[in-house]
Amino acid sequence: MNISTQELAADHTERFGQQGTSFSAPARVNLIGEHTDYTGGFVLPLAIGFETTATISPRTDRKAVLYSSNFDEQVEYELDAMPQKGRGHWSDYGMGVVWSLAKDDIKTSGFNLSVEGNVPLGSGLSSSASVEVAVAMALLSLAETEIPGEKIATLCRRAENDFVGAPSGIMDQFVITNAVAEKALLLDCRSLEFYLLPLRPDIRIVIANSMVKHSIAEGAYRDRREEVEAGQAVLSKMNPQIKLLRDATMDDLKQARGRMSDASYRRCRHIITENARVLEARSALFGGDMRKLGDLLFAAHISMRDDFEASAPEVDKLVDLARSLPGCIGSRITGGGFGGCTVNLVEAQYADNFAEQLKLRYKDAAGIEAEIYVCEAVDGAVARAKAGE
Ligand code: GAF
Repeated sequence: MNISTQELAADHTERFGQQGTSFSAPARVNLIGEHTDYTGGFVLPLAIGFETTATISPRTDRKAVLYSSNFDEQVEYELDAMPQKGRGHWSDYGMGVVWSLAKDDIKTSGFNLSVEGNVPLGSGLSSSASVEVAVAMALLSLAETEIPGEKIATLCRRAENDFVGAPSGIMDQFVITNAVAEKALLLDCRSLEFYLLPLRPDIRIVIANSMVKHSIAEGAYRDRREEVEAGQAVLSKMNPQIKLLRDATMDDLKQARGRMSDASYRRCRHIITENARVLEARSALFGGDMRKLGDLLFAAHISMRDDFEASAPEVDKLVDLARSLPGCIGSRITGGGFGGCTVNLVEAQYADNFAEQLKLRYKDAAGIEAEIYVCEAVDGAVARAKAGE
């Protein structure tokens, strides 16, 4: 799934008349912990081998010139007359990072930037955060500025929230920046402390793309977030120790039930039970208890489907089909939801058969050609930059 860096570099030189330096950022899949990040909870994602590459070279003027080979379009901005908001264009993700760096006094000189990505769009594998992080790495190198991975992630999240206008949490930018090969990353989204958990070599992570698109910039993600925050506000009012939903127990939620809408109650129930599932998943991974981990994934899917109402019939179908196939340990929707992909844990010796059968049966059941990706956990952008990749 790697993009050819040589070709990209050659293309940049031809287009801009000077050699550039390339930085790449992976995509991510979330094993478990969905919609928990923006209320300070726990997530357990890993980086996967799709990627975005950003190649940068300096200019002597104050222009930002961005080229996307995916859109085959080149656009220019004056850095001294920067837009303060996105305009619903692919370049928002890059200019959002320029804007966010400037907020922290990391000033960008004029640059040429070419961007190419192979992360499936709108599939819940975080193509947008992949672009943001690759661009951030490129701009930081141009500015000869080093900042910790945690800071890169928060700058990119700010670009997405306040410039692009998508109200996401920190999970995607964080794991894409800080992931380590062969490991899943357990992130405490309040403290930003993280722990790397080794994945077993006899288990494959198989991603099935339902090919039903979602966009978190659209209303459904925002609506869910508002329902969750309304529930969180009721809980905090009832008990000021509850600063974030992460601090609440199911008993707290039951006590507050009469004071919030049924939707808020069910969204919060998803998050409280999901945080508990992530912590159980950590213990299961440590103890090598794959059955337990798989059961947690199935339970997480049901909670996303019924309490959070963020699945889609096609995705539910993929989970049901996966469950009936040999070697399948667990399966659930991954990412923001409303379509996109499932993540499946599959015994290695069954992985190829699983991929083939799932594709066939989904085609029969839904009439859609799914894409199936058998993935490995790869390094994040910081480790890649260190390795000079
Ligand atoms: C999207 C968001 F960008 C993440 O922050 C997270 O909330 C996720 O949906 C749901 O877990 O990927």
